[in-house]
Amino acid sequence: MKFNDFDAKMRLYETAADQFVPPDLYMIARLDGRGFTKLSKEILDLEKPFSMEFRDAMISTMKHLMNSGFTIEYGYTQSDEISLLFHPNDQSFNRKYRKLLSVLAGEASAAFTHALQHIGVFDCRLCILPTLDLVTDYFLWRAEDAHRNSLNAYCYWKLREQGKSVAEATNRLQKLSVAEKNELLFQMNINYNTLPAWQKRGMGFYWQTVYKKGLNPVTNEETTVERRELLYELELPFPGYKEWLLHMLNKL
Ligand SMILES: Nc1nc2c(ncn2[C@@H]2O[C@H](COP(=O)(O)OP(=O)(O)OP(=O)(O)O)[C@@H](O)[C@H]2O)c(=O)[nH]1
Ligand SMILES: [Mg+2]
Repeated sequence: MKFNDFDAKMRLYETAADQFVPPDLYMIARLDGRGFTKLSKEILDLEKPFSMEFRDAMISTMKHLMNSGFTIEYGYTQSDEISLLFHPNDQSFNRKYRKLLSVLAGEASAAFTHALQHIGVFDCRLCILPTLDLVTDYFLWRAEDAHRNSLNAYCYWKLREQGKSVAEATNRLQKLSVAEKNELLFQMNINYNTLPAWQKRGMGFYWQTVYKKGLNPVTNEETTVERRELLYELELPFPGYKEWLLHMLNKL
């Protein structure tokens, strides 16, 4: 068999699972740390429930991902998860699922490992959404999830500190309402409302256009250069996050 025929025959097997994201749809990639419960508790013994070392490694990972060659308009992270909203016109890898998933998981894993100096692996999935309204709902959903998890985590670790076993702490929490969990923390001198916003709602990463003055070396004339600067928000606005997101994403 000639090589060209052989190549065409074998390519069919390689590309049979190729799927792509249709044009004009919003893509959000969600990455999640693999086995980070074990990593944070048993291997690294990170501060509970929130560690600055872990937070800073996630910030480094986010900065890397936002600058990794895709057009990512908004990034969000809470706990060990990351969400990346692509510009709807982003054509990276012809919008092929498997390329996007594998490259993003690889970029995140490498950046996190480099930042923390310990192997950390991320999985990746894609959420495809038809409207900007659903995109904002997606981010409200992840922030609500962050809120619930962080309230639970604070209660859980406080109960453990008091000598409760894993089962006792878990059982106790299952029976409590949100108000009761707040009250439980209050009894232990923690006002949940005044804890850092990034612990309760996660962190947002976005671009801002800035204009920098410079000098044209040839003509010696003053020039203005437009640049996109990456910013991140440790205190996402609650209430008002939906409006904040819509304002930031209105150009899409
Ligand atoms: N100590 C500590 N743990 C953290 C911190 N941030 C995230 N984690 C832990 O990371 C874990 C994330 O949860 P999951 O993603 O559901 O669990 P996982 O073990 O990563 O499991 P898979 O994602 O299914 O592989 C939780 O156990 C969190 O407590 C932190 O700042 N400090
Ligand atoms: Mg995880």
